Parts: sequence; C-alpha cells; structure tokens
Amino acid sequence: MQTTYIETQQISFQDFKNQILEDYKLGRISREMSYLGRREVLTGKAKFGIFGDGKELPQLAMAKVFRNGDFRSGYYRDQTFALAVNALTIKSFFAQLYADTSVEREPASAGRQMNGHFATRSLNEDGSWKNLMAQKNISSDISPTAGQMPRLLGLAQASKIYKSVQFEGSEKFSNKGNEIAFGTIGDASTAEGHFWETLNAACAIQVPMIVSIWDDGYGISVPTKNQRAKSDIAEMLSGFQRKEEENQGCEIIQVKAWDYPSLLDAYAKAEHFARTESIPVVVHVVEVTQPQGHSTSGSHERYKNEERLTWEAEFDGLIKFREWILDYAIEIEGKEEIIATVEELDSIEEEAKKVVKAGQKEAWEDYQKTITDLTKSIMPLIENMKGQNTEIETYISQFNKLVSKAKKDIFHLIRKTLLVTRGIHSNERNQLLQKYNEVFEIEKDHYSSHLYSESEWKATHVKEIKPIFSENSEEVDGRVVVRNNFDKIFEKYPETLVFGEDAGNIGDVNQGLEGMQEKYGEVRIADTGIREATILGQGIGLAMRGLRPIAEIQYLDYILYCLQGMSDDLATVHYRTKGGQKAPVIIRTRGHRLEGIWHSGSPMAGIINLSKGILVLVPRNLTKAAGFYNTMLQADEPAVIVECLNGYRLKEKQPDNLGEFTVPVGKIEITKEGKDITLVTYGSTWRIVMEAANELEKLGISAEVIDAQSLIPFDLSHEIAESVKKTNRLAVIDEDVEGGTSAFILQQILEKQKAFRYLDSDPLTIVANDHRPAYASDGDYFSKPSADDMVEKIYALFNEINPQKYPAIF
Ligand SMILES: Cc1ncc(C[n+]2csc(CCOP(=O)(O)OP(=O)(O)O)c2C)c(N)n1
Ligand SMILES: [Mg+2]
Repeated sequence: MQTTYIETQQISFQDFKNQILEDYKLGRISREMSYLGRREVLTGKAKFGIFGDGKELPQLAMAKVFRNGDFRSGYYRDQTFALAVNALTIKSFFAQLYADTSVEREPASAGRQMNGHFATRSLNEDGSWKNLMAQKNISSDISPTAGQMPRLLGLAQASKIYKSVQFEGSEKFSNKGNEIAFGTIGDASTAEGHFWETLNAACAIQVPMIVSIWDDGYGISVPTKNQRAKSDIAEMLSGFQRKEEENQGCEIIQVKAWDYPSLLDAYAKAEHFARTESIPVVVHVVEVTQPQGHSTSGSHERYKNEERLTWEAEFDGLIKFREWILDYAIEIEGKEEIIATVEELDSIEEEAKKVVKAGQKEAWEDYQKTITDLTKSIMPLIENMKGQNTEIETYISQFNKLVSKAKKDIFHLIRKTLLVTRGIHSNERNQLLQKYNEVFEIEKDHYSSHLYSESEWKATHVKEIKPIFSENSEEVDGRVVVRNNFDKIFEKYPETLVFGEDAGNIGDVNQGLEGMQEKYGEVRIADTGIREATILGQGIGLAMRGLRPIAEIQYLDYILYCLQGMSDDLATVHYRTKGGQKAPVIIRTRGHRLEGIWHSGSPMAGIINLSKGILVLVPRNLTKAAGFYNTMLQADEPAVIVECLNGYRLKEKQPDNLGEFTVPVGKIEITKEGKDITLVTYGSTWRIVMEAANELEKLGISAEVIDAQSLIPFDLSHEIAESVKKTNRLAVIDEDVEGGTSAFILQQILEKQKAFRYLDSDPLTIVANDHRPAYASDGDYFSKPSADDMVEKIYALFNEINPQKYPAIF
C-alpha cells in the first residue's frame, strides 16, 4: 500500500514555502470574505448570505488536484475552492452578494442567484461552446440540497464515454476521458435519496468522480445523529468500499478538515484513484467547523452548546494551519528552515483584510453606480413633469427620503408618475415614457432573458424538412419508424447516446431501439438501473460536456421521480447562468393510454408548469416523434418528447428521408378541416378526437381538428386563433385533469391569441376525471374522455344553439 500519493517534485524549499503561504493567504482572504459578507447582510446592504467559513482547508487541497477540463458540481460552501481555481474573485463574490446584474462583474449568474452559487461560463456570448479543456469548470449550483448529485454522475460519466467516443470538436470537452468530476455536499444532505442514488450508480458504472462531504456535524440546526442511520457516514458507506479485483464500488477516504498535510495527501490519493483508475472516491472530511453558523438567517449559538462552540474555536482550520506553519521546521544543509514567523503570518492576515475590503468596496461602488446612473438619467425627466400633477412632488420627496435605493424604487417612481399623468399628452411625458420603455427593456434582459436558447441553434430556428413518401414507402409498425430513425441518428451524430431502463440489451420495452446496442455498442446504447433522478442527472451532466444524451424515462408516469431535477436543475440552467451554460438533453418517454393508474397517467400540466425552460413535445404518432428527435438534435435546448404508448404497434407509412425530416416546434397541424368548431388536442388523444370528429360529421357538425403537438412552445404563429375566427367555437380535449393542460391551452388561445373575440359559444374543455385512470379497457373508458364523451359534449353545444336542428340526446 502506498503511504503517500503526492507526486514528489523537485522543488526548492522556497517554492514549497511560497505555495504554503499562498494557501494560507487565500484561506485568510476567503475567511475575511465570509466575515465581511455577513456584515454586509446584517447592515442591510445585501439580502442574504451563506458562506464557506470553516471549510477553507479541504477546498484548498481539492483545488490542488483540480485540472483544466475537470468539472465541479457542488453547493454553497465552496467559495475557497472557487477562488483557488479562479472561478471567483473577491469582487465577483461581493457582486453576487449584492445581486449585480452585470455578466462581466458577476459571471456565475449575473445577479440571478443568491450568493455562494458558483458557475463558470461554458458558452460564448453567441451560445457556442468555449473550449472547456482550457478552463476549470464549475457546473452552476442550485439551492436544493443534494440536487447537485445526479448531475455530478453525468459529468463524471462523460469522461468514461469520451474514452471511446470522439467526434469533430470533441477535443473541446475531453482529452480521452482523463477528466474528473468533483462533487461537494454537506453532511446533512447525505440523508437525501439523491446522494445514495448517485453514489450507487457511480459505484455500479465506475466513473471518475470524487465526492467530498463537508461534515460540520449539522444541517442548519439538526445534528448529524438525527440525519442518518449512523453518525459516521464513512462507516455507513463501508459496504460501498471497492474490493480487490472487483470492478464495482468506490474508495473511501476520511480526513480531518484542519489537518493541512493530511488533506493534501487525501486529495492526491483521491485523484490517483479517480484519474488513473477511473473509479469513484468519497472523501469524508470530518471535524469541519462553521465559525459563523449556517447563514445570515440565524445564529448558531441557539443550537450549539458551549462545549461545541469552544471546540470549534480551537479546531478552526485556519488557526490549526497557522499553528502548523509556525511549528514547521526542517534542517536543510545544516541550516534550520522555517516557513514563516508570527510577524509574517500577521502581515498576511492584515493584507487579506485589506484586499477583501478593497474588493468589496469596488464591487459595492460598481453596483451602486448602476443605480445612481439610472437615477440620474430618470430624475430630470420626472422633475420636468412636476407641473403636470401635484402628486409628483410628493413621489419625488418620498423617493429622495429612501435610505437605500434600488432599481425597483426608481421604476415605482416612474410608473406612479405615468399613472397620475395618464391622459396628458405632453412632450415631457412622452420623453419619460420613451425612457421608461428603454430602461424597462434593459431590466427585462437582466431578469428575464435566456429562459430558452437565444442562439442561432434555437429549436424554432431549425429548418422544417417535410417527410418524403413515395410508392416505395412501406407501411410498418410505429416502433419501426422510430427505431429506423434512431439508427440514422446514431449514424449521423456520433455524440448522441441513449440510456435508460431496458434501453440497451432489449432495445427498450417497445423495441424502439431494437438492435441499436448491437450496432452502436454498450457505451452509446445503454441499460441503466431503475433510478430516474440519476438517469436525468446523467443526461444533464453529459450534455454539459458536449455530448447529446437521450435520457429515457421508461413511462411518463415515472417522470415524477426526476421532475425535481427537471424543474430545479435542467429547466433553470440556461436561465440561472444568463446563457453561460446549457444542457441540451432530450428526455425520451412514453405515455398515455396503456393500462392502469401508473401506466396511463397524464401529468402534463405538472410538467409544463414546473419545467418552463424545457420544451415539451407531444407527438401524435411515431413519425412525428422521430421528426421531433431530428429537430431537437440540431437545436441546443432541452426537451421532453412523449411518445404515444399505444402507437408502437399501429401502422404508419415510413418516410424515405429518415434521420433528415424535421417537425417544427411551436407549430400546430390542422389534421381535419371543418367550419363549425375547432377541436384542439395533442398526443394519444388525437386519434380519438379524429374518430369523434368523423362521428360529428355524420350528425351535421363540421369539426376542424388541430394537433397542437408542441405544448412548450405553443402555436407560435397563432394559427388556432385563425381557426376559431372561422369556426367561432372551441373545444380543448386532452387526458389531463380538469384545469390541467387544457387550462394552459385555453389561456394561450383566449388570452395570448385573443381568440375570445371570435367565440359564439362558451369555450369547452373535455378532459379526464380527476382521479387516476382505473385499470383495463373499462377503467380507461370511464376515466378518460372517450369518443362517446367527445361527441356528446360537443353535440350538446350545438343543441343549445339550435335545438331544432340538433335535438337533445338525453
Ligand atoms: C431540498 C432542500 N431542503 C431543505 C433546504 C434548506 N436548507 C438549506 S441548507 C440546509 C442544511 C444543509 O446542511 P448540510 O448538508 O449539512 O450542509 P451545511 O450547510 O452544513 O454545509 C437546509 C435544510 C434546501 N436548500 N434544500
Ligand atoms: Mg452540515
């Protein structure tokens, strides 16, 4: 067994000493940032603060083995690490604390995230990838504790995939898979399922990942013993420990947070296992302190006893580091060498205070300047209007009295002024209005841009290529269309891979991937464990490293297991970095209309509401689904594609241009023309709506059927309103609950497309019962809208209008 993993280099004592003093200085700078950061919040200059005090030493050690191309997926305690890998500066740290919206000053989130949420920028301004191998990468943090773990799995797995997958441009993402993904997590958050699911998967598939647990004994106020089966997580994890000759499991290293040389050794060892052997490692860092308590929201004296507080003061990592430096002495060529004297360390500490204060001051001044500049550009225009309403003077004086002014106060002043001068047509008012529009646009960009891609690869920019059919086009089962299309996709895009439960060996439960693993190998067409949260996480992490993952969730009903990650992580990544990162994952799933409560549900409203930022596509057949895959693989945005579960065995004409034809997103299709009523539907319900429409035709009602096919984005060219303009009646039909997706569709048509003005009857929704669908065909018939339901409900509308022509059925 090796005793040390630190690579011995021939360095001079001077260099050795300098490195240590650099670390000490950075540690002290980080600590001063925590102290000053807290003060900035408590004095009201920032809203909330959470800091990395107490965690400095392990992060300095971790940074030493973090190389270009590596990725971190961690949480809010890692400011020292972020500083050490140049992903953070003193100024950008404070800019984030103040919520400065400048990307240049706050590159992690442009003021969108609270402090301690780190990120580097993976993308150029035009949305194209930077060379990630030329930088140290931090995938954007999220607040939900342990939510960073599933993504970590994908970031680590990318290295494994790049060992065998290469494509044009792949050198920007990997050097033959030599990169490590580093995770960090708090001790209490290891109680979350995500932690265990991720570690289990990492140990099963063997990926180069180092997870550090900062064990400070508490999750806010709750001590570790109340969080887990055993206080010692390393003991709990011992079953995961890798055995000799076994290609499973991980290495577990335990180390004290205040022991600098042991930390260096621990991380050197962790790097050795992860980088050279490609196996996961857990570094359990114990005896971590938290000098200022959890966050600015409370004080730790409320839950830590005297004994603990005294221990924390004594075992503060930086104090112990200082002691170690001062105790260090070595004889070199007969001369005793030391690292530093008390005076030298004192002066480093003084210097740290000074640079932090200076950085904070500059960050505050820059931030304030944006507000004062805005105020200066607005106030003369408001002053000009004093004569137009007596209230304006009062508003100005109220504004001037504010001790600290935010942008919202200026906007409030403008809007109140415009409100009380409504109806006045003056030059002064016009000038203010014009300025208001101008500054409002700027703030819209600051706070609301980049929810979706703004690049040239935006999904809506993908050119439509219609499917080509000829006399030779065969009628085949739907699953064959999608399978053959996947074949073309995997051939065309070497960066594309698919994985999920049963997706590999048997080619998915409906054989939509039949034979693909044999043809493209186990790396690209892979089976996974039953673990939806980390299947999604794999997708996110792989996509962040330039691959094009198709993450398969076996049934739509089980998407709820990964909805948290979709909502908190995937849907927000582009937004929360203001276009600095992207994860164009395609979530492939199948649902609607099979059998029973958990195989035929339609939680679409939950998905579209919780995942704004992800495109939601609901093709009515497998040809449409194939077209959506072809579209999305040319785009740089994430999407969910819900295939029709009952469509795999239905015959479809297979297009000749498989792998080429696209289905545009945000575009509806009129599948039956009609003049009396517009029926809007999507997915599996479409076939039943068509059946009902044909039945209605026999009853003298001509229905126009529209397949919405894309819920997010929805009918961008407002074609549905055009249809309603013609028919003057509208019904929205789906399998979701009452007030679910149908409510969203109605809101889009009536409010956004303003189709209410064309309506001659109440708009109608025909939806499933609120309970989950009962089992078997009768369960389906009595739970979901049937063709009978549709015919009767739509007919009733016409009966109300003209009972002579349409006598009542019941
Ligand atoms: C899913 C989730 N639940 C609750 C919270 C609120 N919360 C924020 S931090 C925290 C404690 C985390 O403790 P630990 O993991 O030990 O990290 P530490 O802050 O001690 O470093 C809690 C409960 C959250 N952010 N996310
Ligand atoms: Mg903790």
